[in-house]
Amino acid sequence: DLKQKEDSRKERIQKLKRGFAYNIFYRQGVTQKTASLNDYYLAVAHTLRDRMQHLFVNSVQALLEKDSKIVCYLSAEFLTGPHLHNNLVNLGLYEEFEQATRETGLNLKELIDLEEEPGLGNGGLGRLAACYLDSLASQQIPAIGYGIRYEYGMFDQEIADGWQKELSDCWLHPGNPWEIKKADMACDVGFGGHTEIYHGEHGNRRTRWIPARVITGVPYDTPIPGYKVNNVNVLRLWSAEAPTSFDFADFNTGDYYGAVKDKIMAETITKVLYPNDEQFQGKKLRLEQQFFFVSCSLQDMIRIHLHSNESLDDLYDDFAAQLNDTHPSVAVPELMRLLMDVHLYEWDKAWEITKKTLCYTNHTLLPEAMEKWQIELFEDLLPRHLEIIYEINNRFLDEVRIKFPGDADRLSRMSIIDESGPRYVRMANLACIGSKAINGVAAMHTDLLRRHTLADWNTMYPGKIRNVTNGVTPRRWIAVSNPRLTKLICDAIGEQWITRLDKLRDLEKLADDTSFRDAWYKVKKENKQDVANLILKKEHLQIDPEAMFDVQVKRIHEYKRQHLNVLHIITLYNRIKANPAIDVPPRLFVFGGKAAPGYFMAKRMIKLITSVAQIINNDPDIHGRIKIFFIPNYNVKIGHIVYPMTDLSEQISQAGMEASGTGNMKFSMNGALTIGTLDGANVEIREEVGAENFFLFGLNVDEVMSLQASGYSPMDYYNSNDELKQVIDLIASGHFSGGDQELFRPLVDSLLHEDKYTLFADYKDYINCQERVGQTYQDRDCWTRMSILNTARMGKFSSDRSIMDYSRKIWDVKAFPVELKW
Ligand code: 26R
Repeated sequence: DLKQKEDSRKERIQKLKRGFAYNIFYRQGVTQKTASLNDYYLAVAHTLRDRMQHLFVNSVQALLEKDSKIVCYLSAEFLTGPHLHNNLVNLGLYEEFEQATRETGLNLKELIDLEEEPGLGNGGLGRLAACYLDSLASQQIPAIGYGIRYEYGMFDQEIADGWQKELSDCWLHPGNPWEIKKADMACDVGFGGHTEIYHGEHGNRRTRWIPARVITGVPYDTPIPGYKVNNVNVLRLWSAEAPTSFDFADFNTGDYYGAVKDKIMAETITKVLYPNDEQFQGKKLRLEQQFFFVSCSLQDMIRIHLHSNESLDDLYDDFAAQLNDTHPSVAVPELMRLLMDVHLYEWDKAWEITKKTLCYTNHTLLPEAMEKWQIELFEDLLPRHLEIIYEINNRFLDEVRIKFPGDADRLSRMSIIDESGPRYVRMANLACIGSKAINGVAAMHTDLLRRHTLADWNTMYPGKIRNVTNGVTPRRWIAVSNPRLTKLICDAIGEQWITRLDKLRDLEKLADDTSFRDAWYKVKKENKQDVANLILKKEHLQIDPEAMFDVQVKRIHEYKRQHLNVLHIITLYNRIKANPAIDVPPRLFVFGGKAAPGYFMAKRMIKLITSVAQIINNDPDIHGRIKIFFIPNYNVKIGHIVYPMTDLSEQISQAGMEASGTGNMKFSMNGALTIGTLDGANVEIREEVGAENFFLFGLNVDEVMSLQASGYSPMDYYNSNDELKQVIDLIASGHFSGGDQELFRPLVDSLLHEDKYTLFADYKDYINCQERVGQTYQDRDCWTRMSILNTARMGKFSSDRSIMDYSRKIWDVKAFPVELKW
């Protein structure tokens, strides 16, 4: 029996090797001698994809036979990260591919590193969508991710002279082996034009929309395999093309360029991802992107439904459509339009179907991130949708009037139309009205939604606002990215935790086992050593792997307070300069993250970090005790390296600003301790790991609010804290900018005179907390024990748990295990 197993394994490996050779020759069109490394990557990736097709076809077939409910996750962003390694792990094929590539004379790790990551997202929201796709498939819940196939994803960041430089991200250039174009499932989408009234079949008054232009959406499918199950879901991304039957009249009149120009204009819709997060700009092209992918996706759902149903009456029994923030919220009027104008439903039934199908997730409380479109722009692009929105709004406001007679303020706050000045369509209000459930992404965030941002909605519809705390996938964020830790944990407690993360609790009893502790420490040390080698090779910066790796990676934003971290670094620097014998345990401070290209302050923050690094890294008085490194181009691939190497995770946003955070979870799962405020999911992480295993500092949200209400004066903190004053004065003096006192003036001034995110109020507590961190780190056993307990207690933050919460609280879907029949 064992021999038979061994034989069939040998056979499978032979087949893989033949697969590589076949793809090298027939798909890449080269020979083994002339093939480039990229040819080999593509050949190996295609070989794997072909193995997945079999599971995918079975998944689709099973669904068609049994029609169970499908989750449609509508998101303008999916930040999947590279696929090869992840798919190998999920399909349980890593070892066999490792051997087959080795026997072909290739190095699998090298090929994995070659993959260009699809950076089709900005940060948290897009990465969350990708974790959810992994968990949906792994939990065997049928799902389609619907989004946009941006030709250029998130820009690549270079650091030049300490400043961020943006380069275009040509991710498709080397070829994308994971996607398959489905030309026969294209959908047409209209824009502009006008509406007309006509008499329908029974003399009914009906409306039709005559768009001024039509663009075709072509889907590209990427398979999403679950972890060691047969279920394979799909990520369906829409790409804009000119309709195949475009205006040949232009050709006939000889206007060749005119005709081609129209084609190029059509394709601009999916050309590039907007790289700003948390700062809304009312750009027309952005609304075009949103409507384009929403319309294609809804048409696609309707097509799938009609495949096995006579009507759309019970669309909501077959689909739950989740709107990832308000970016797809034009789905509300678009589904209404499709139901009424195309499928000839009356208002009431169309409204019932719409409301029972759509659900809305809110991801941010920042007022400047709220989407609101100028009425004129909206009307110009989507005239029919604006009519529908007005009708939804009229009916809704009647409801409000009945419930709250004479409350004009409430009416104007809840109206979809903002009429306080120039008129706008408020997308959050539209999403709240048009969906069956609203959810926040962490307990504290949901609480703030209920009490503040969406308080009116909570009063109007008690129970409609639910909490689903975010989670991250332990496949990518432990099994793929941290193989050493994965092996250690599996050797100790088996491998069930990979799909049942609460099983990590079994590690608790090992926290006091000295040999396990040593092994745990050794894993972290080796992960750090790898990175130290990399930084030495690439940046010529010498790093002590025994130093504490203190890391903050996330988008650069004032509310995330990377500059508070810098204030701490300069404080340590000043202390060492003043007292060279002082005992400061060695630390490596790592930063990573992109600034929105138009975000002036965030770009200065990067320049501040790199300038401080320049001075401190090269100051002989420091004796290498402090090193600072800004990792250029932080992305998913770099995340794979960063989370496993980290000792201390910086989660220091102003309380009440970070909706959840998800990096915080990835760090903790990989054994980092957290220094953080009571913000977002930090609150729940601390609850789970225990207050004694979490470094808490700073004002809580109520304290921030009352401080601001009573007139916050940052200058008072500056004047009454000598160390803070010294730090600020040193920056202002030009010490870190070659004597230039202007460079950081905008940052310094905004802190001294406004300090919107209350860095000064939290400074002292942060510094003291950091001192405790430093002391704890010096007690290696104590630190390692806390590290083990952090990992052991992270079960709640698996995206598998989040997906089960959505399934029960919002979607009403169940697992649908696929059996192989084909
Ligand atoms: C409207 C436009 C400018 C825009 C606003 C905001 C575009 C993108 C965003 C990104 C926001 C929505 C985002 O990523 N929010 C993050 O979502 C994560 C997942 O829920 C949270 O963990 C994180 O706290 C939150 O900032």
